[in-house]
Amino acid sequence: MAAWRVISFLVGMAVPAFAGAAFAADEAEQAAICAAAQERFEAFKDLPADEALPPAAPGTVHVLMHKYTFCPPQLTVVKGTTVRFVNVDKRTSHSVWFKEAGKEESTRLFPVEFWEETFTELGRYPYLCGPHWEQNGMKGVIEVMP
Ligand SMILES: [Cu+2]
Repeated sequence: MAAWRVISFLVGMAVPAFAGAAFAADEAEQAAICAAAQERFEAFKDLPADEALPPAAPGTVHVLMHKYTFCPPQLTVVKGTTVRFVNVDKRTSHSVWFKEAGKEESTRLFPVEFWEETFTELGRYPYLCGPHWEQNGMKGVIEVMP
């Protein structure tokens, strides 16, 4: 077999295996980040009153921002739901930007800050973190159901 054939055969074998492994690692990594995000969020209730988050309205659903990840990255809500995006990082600031829907980017959200959006129309709403979507792939999707 010619050398180039051997090489293209090996590359053909390696690419799907590598892609599969990378995907699995991403999923596991994301699950670990989101588990840590949840712990950090729960610890917020121990913050002194002047630093704590104001209580959310009943029915509010939370998305956490941690380590360049929206947790959960895909979320389905019922029409009329308010989603509160909370930064649970230690230092990094994030934003929430429904760019495709033509909305303005949120203000820069520092740790223990949040942004709320209420979804009054059915649809699929992809969103980004302004500073981190390009380099770090920090993106999410909200699906609004009846
Ligand atoms: Cu970000």
